Amino acid sequence: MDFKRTHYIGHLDSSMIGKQVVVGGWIEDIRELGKLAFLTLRDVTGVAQIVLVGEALSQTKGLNRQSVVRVTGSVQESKARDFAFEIKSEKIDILTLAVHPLPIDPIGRLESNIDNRLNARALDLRNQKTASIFKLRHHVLYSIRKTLTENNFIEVNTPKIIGSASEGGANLFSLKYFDKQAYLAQSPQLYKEQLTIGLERVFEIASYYRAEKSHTVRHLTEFTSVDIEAAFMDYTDVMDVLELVVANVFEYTKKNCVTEQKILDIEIKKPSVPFERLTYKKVIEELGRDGIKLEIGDDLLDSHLRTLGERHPSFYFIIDWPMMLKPFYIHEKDDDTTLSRSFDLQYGYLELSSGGARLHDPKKLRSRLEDQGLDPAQFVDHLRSFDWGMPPHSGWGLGLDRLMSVLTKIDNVREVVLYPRDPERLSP
Ligand code: AMO
Repeated sequence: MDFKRTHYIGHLDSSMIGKQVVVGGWIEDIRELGKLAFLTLRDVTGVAQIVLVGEALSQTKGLNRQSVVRVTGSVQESKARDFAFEIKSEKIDILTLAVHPLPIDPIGRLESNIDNRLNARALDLRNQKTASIFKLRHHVLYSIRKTLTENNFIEVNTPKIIGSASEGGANLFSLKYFDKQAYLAQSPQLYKEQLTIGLERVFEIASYYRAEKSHTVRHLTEFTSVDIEAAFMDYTDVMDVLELVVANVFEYTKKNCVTEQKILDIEIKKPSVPFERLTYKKVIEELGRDGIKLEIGDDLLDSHLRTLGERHPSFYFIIDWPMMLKPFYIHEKDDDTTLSRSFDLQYGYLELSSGGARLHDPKKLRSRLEDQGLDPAQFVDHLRSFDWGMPPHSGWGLGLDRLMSVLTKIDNVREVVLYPRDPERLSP
C-alpha cells in the first residue's frame, strides 16, 4: 500500500496553487453537499480544507472522524473564510478507519475531564491544546540542552535500577532484581557527584521515582528531573547557571513557540534576572510579620510557602537553609556551620529546584551520614570514590514537569506529562 506524502499540510502555501500534492492525516470534519464534499484534514503541522469531487465523493460513506486518509489533489484558491487555499481531489486512500464513538472528543468541542483524557491520552494529543503542551515541552528540553552544552556540561545517563538509596529516606520503590533487592532511583545524586571526578560538569535529564502517597497537583510518583553537577563551582555559581537555564527557556520558547502560545492562550515573558535571593532566616522573619511564628530549624510547610508566595509571586531563591533540614551531602557554611550552602528555587509557593554545594571531604560525609541515621555501609561504593580526588562541587535538580506547569500556566502537572504516574494511576 502506498501511503507516502509529498508535503506536510503546514508547509503548503499559495505559491503551490495549480500543483499536484499528496497529503495525509486525520479527518477532523466531513461535510457532504451533494456534488461536493469538504474534508477538514489535520496532520501534526496544521489543517487543510479538501474539496472532494467525482469518484472521491462515494468514498466518504462510512468514513468517521479521526480516520486516517491520504489525499492526492491539486492546490487551488479557496473561498472559505478560514483557508487561503484548498486541495481539490478526485481520489482519497482510506488508510485506517476510526471507531465511532471515540472515548473523548479530540477536537475539544466537547470538554472531557482530565481522567477521561488521560485514559485516552494518545487520542487526546489530537486536541491542539494538548499537542501544543508537548511541542512546547520539546522546545524546553532543546533549550535546556543548548544552554548547558554551551556552558561545558556533558549530558550523561546514569542507572535507574540501583542497589541502595541515593537520597536516603523511605520513599523508595523496591523491586526484586533476580535474587537481590533493588530500588528505582529517586535522583541521580550519588552518580552525578562521582562523575565530577572525570567529567567535571555533567547534566542528566531523566525520570525518577518516589513512593510518596501525595495527592497534590505538583507531585507524581514518576517525574522528570534536570540535574546538573559541576566541579569547582560553589552554590552561588550553580544558582547563576539555573537562572540562565530558566531565563533561556522562557526566551527561547517565547520566540520559537508562537503558534503554541496562541493555541494555549498564553504569553510567555522572559523573567528578569537575577532572581531575588532571600535567606531562610529572612523568610522566617517575613513569615513572622504575617503572623506565622516559626523557629530557626523549622521546615517550611505548604501553608507557609503559600503565604510567602503571595509576597513573591515569581521566581526567587531561598538560600542558606539550616543544615538539619538538608540532606547528608550538603556542605555547611564557613561562617556559621549550622547553616548550609544550599538553595531552593521557588516560583511563588511552588518549589522548582533544590541544590547546593556538596561535602567533598569523605570523613565529613561519613559522619554526616551517621548523624542523619544512615548506614555508611550502604554507601561504600560512593564513599570510596571520594578518596580518588573528589573536587569541590555543587549542583541542583530541577523538576521539569513543574517548570512546564509554570511556563504553560497550567497548575496540574498531570496535564504536562504524557502518561503521568501517581498513587492511583498506573495506566495507560
Ligand atoms: P529534590 O528532592 O528537592 O532534590 O528534587 C528536585 C526537584 O524535583 C522536583 N520533584 C518532583 N516533581 C514532581 N513530583 C515529585 N514527587 C517530585 N519530587 C521532586 C521538584 C524538586 O524541586 N538530589 C536533589 C537535587 C540536588 O541537590 O541536586 C533532589 O533530588 O521540582
